[in-house]
Amino acid sequence: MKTQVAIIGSGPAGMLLSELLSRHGIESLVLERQSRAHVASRIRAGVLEATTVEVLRENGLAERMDREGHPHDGMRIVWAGRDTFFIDTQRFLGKRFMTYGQTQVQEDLYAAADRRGQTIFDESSEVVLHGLESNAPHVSFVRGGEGHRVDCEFVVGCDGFHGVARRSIPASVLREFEKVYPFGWLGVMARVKPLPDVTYANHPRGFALASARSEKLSRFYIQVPLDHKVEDWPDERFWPEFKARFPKDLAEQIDEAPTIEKSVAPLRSYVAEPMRHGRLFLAGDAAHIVPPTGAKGLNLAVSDVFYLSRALGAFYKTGSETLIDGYSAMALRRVWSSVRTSWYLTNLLHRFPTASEFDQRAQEYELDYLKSSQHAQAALAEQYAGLPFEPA
Ligand code: RFL
Ligand code: PHB
Repeated sequence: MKTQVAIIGSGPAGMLLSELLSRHGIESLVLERQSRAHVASRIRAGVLEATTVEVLRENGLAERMDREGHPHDGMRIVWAGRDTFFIDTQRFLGKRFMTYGQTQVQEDLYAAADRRGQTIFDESSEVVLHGLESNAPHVSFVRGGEGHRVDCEFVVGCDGFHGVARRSIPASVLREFEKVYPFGWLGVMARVKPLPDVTYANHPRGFALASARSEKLSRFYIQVPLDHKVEDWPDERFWPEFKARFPKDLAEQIDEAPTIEKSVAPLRSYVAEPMRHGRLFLAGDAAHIVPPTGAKGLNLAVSDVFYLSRALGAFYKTGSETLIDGYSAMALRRVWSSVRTSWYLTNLLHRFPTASEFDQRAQEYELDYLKSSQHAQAALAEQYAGLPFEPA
């Protein structure tokens, strides 16, 4: 088989890339390890930055999002069960963000791919990248018990943190930056009315977050110790613990219902540099992971893909390599900005088991400062709303 761009992974990064490339008249083929049903059922992120919303709208991918998603003017922080304040992205930046599930984004991307007849080979195993330092790379894989080969001009690794693409970059070239946090998040979905705002809580019992998927569907999270499993958190234990981390007036607004999904995820920050090696590019979680506290993971996948599709579009249109040569540095500027914000919010809002009394006091005074300073709120609002894309 032959294509211009071989894309590894059909998560949001890979599917959006295939869409944007097709709009530049560039042909691609997507290889996915899992079944389509499996990819489409994963419950993950839910906050779409203004830039992400724009990319989806400009590429005809926003019809359902605009119908079912919920726009927000900002997010709320509550602290120690008493003080609450609003980080107003609309007032400071004129920007709103949207709560709309990654599951729905993924469905919308698959539907768009079907409409244009995109080739996606799901359930492909043993994906191996070859000849990345040449101008004629190829990818080998096994599907339906048979070996296959795709010849291409570029390979893009959109295969997430555990994928093969990043591991194809020689260790002598790759630099890795990592931070592992000493707790995880238990996430649940429940058919109850969400709080009016995406609300982050720092409480002596630990962090909690109330978010939304639709008018009748809520997504809730609590900080849990790293060794806790879903089985440790039956609903009878989850609901009182979750509500105890919010002030009384907010807790009273949250109805209880049987949860329909539960998962535990550890928190980590990770960045791989550079995001290009020869004819291989990395995009999304294949290159970087952020703790979910800033809601940046999915949004970074979108900004990487936006920059990369623009760069490949320019290359195929004019032969200029300027943008593809600049891709890694440009993408990494936005990545590090979000990595820093996610790290800041993680430190600000969680209870660290290892924190000294000094650390605890410093965190309290940081929250106090953020609550009282319009300048501090404006700075956080700018980061939370998402930075604008750099011009080409
Ligand atoms: P994805 O979504 O992980 O997709 C990668 C795809 O590549 C496939 N793959 C392979 N295919 C072929 N060959 C191989 N060898 C392959 N290895 C892997 C995988 O099956 C998969 O389909 O990465 P992408 O597209 O870069 O998208 C990134 C986002 O999914 C991610 O940043 C966010 O979901 C992160 N994230 C969250 N972000 C938030 O902003 N808020 C959240 O609440 C939130 N929760 C989460 C998350 C990520 C999680 N993961 C990855 C464990 C919760 C979880 C559990
Ligand atoms: C979500 O809706 O799943 C969500 C919202 C905000 C975050 C993380 C996850 O920071």
